[in-house]
Amino acid sequence: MAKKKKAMPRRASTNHRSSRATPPATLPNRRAYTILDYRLEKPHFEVRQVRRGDGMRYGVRGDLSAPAPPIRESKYLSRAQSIDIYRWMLLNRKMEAALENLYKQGHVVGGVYFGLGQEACSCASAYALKPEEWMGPLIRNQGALLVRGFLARDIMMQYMAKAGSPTHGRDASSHFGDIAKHNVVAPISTLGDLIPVLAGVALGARLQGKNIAVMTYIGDGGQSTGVTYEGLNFAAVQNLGLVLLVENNLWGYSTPAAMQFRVEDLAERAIAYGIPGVIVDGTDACQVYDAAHEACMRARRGEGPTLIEAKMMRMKGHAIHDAAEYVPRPLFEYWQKRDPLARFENYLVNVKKWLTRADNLKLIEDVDRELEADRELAMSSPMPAPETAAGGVYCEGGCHELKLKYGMPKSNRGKVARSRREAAVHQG
Ligand SMILES: Cc1ncc(C[n+]2csc(CCOP(=O)(O)OP(=O)(O)O)c2C)c(N)n1
Ligand SMILES: [Mg+2]
Repeated sequence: MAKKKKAMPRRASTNHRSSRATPPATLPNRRAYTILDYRLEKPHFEVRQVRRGDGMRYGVRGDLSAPAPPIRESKYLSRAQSIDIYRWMLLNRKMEAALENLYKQGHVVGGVYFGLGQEACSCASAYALKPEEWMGPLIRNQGALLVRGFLARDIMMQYMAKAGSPTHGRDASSHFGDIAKHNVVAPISTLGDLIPVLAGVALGARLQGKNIAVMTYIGDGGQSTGVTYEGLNFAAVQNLGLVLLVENNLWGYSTPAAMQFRVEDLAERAIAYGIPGVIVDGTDACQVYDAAHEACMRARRGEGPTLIEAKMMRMKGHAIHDAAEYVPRPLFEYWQKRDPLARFENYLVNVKKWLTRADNLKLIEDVDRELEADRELAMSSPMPAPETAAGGVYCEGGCHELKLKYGMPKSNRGKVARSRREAAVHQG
């Protein structure tokens, strides 16, 4: 009698390329990905539509009572660098307060946009770039403009459409850049379009023989655009050094994040591009800097893009015309406790003791003095002369001299022509 074969326990195949249509039940079907999360707290609440009479309003559900987390110690920032970032954040905050006053006094042409509550994200990320690298800010990243070398007076004059403003009065908000000195691409209003443009800048540098970091921003609303996908995918497949900060400030105009996307964390989007995704508390300058610094290092090594999701809250309306009455008050109170500037100040003065109270007061006075001088200069500077209105619209020959920043492009044109000649000889 034939010996009955002993039933062997089924083992999962380790060959992932097996052509078997139905894998054995034990084969792990789930994949695991890692999203680095720097946060010290993970808030859990939900903004939902609730009915009130015939109308609708937003309500918030969840525990909003937690105290603010501490600032996470940076792995990289020195004392001097930390104080530097704090100073930029202070200037960012105070400049926007001055802009609000200028608007209320009737000096601003058009609207004003604010990055209140987002100063750590703007300033600490921009601080991770080298001067010779590039950035493309959005309207809320006025702090990033300051870090890149624009002065508060440039931004104020721009909003007042003064002749001495970066666009000489041609544009009345933050649509300006500088490709000669500051390496800043002007914000593009169609959301997401900066992403392929910055990827192109990184490609241009690569063709000139250098891997650089290029940084740009996109909001929780704007990240849903098709061009965001196209630009980031292009950067990913080309290993371009794009550092994309997804500023999840919980609102896109008056639409809450929960009504814009289904994923819990926008950093998860990185998985689909095959690039690293990182989550930071956008109100913590140290976390923002560390993630941006690591992404920039990766970019400079030629390893490709990184997506950083910075979680925070837009602490004003979309622009000055918007009183943000649709935002549930408890949310403002919750994020007010997480104010990036007050917490960083407390960290530097009381936790690290890197700034004495007296030094802090002096720093604040210096910023106030600088800002007041810039405000006065912006106020007293002239509007553009009417007869110049048509100038500077089209390139008038030589006004946009494009210079190579990093070196002669590497070309294999000679090689290609030679191999074509050789192919023709063989065919002939
Ligand atoms: C492609 C595109 N669609 C719509 C708009 C109009 N728009 C300008 S800002 C804005 C809200 C953006 O929200 P979010 O991306 O979350 O940025 P936030 O304002 O919160 O910083 C919209 C819809 C636009 N500028 N571009
Ligand atoms: Mg938003």
